[in-house]
Amino acid sequence: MVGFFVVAVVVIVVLVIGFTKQPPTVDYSNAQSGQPVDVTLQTVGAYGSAPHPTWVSYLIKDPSTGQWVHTSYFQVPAHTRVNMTIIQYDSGSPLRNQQIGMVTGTAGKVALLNGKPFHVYNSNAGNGVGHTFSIPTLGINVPLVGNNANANLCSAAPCTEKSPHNVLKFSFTSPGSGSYPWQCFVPCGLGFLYGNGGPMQTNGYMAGFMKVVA
Ligand SMILES: [Cu+2]
Repeated sequence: MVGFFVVAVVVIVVLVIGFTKQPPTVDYSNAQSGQPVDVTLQTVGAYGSAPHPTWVSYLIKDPSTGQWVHTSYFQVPAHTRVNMTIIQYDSGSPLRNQQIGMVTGTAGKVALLNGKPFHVYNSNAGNGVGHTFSIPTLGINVPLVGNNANANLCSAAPCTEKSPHNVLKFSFTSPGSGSYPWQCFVPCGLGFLYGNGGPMQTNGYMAGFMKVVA
């Protein structure tokens, strides 16, 4: 009986640690003071390896090694221009909520899709929208336009630019120090209730934090 109790406690401790373990933070904050910071993310339709090979995910490029890191945590300096590049390798679909097809909160209220500026994307046209990059507390939202689902899309991270992709670029000025949650607002958790479970609820996949340091 005591043995069973010990096993149960160990299982609970392992589960709690497993669920609270933070993904690593990619650090962009040691750039030269006052210089803009270039942050690079990618999205993939299926991460491709354990523990959740079928889950959609974001990855972040480590500026010091050039390697892709499986995380959604990144750190930038305060009050600094942040130039975002998101390489989107996933397909898309029409949005249930057209409002998240709008670009908001970015410098000039604009984003570039493969070099072309846009303010709103009509997701009923073309390949739809796959994900968004959104920081609700800063009013930032950018729809990540999908690739042709019938193309030979990348299905295991990290993807390389040999696979079909869309490049989204936009900028904003980082706020004062703090921890700012960001997430995707497209219910892209395939196989979960209304698409809102799994990767949509898990930091390191479709949600994370931008840490701002003074
Ligand atoms: Cu998503």
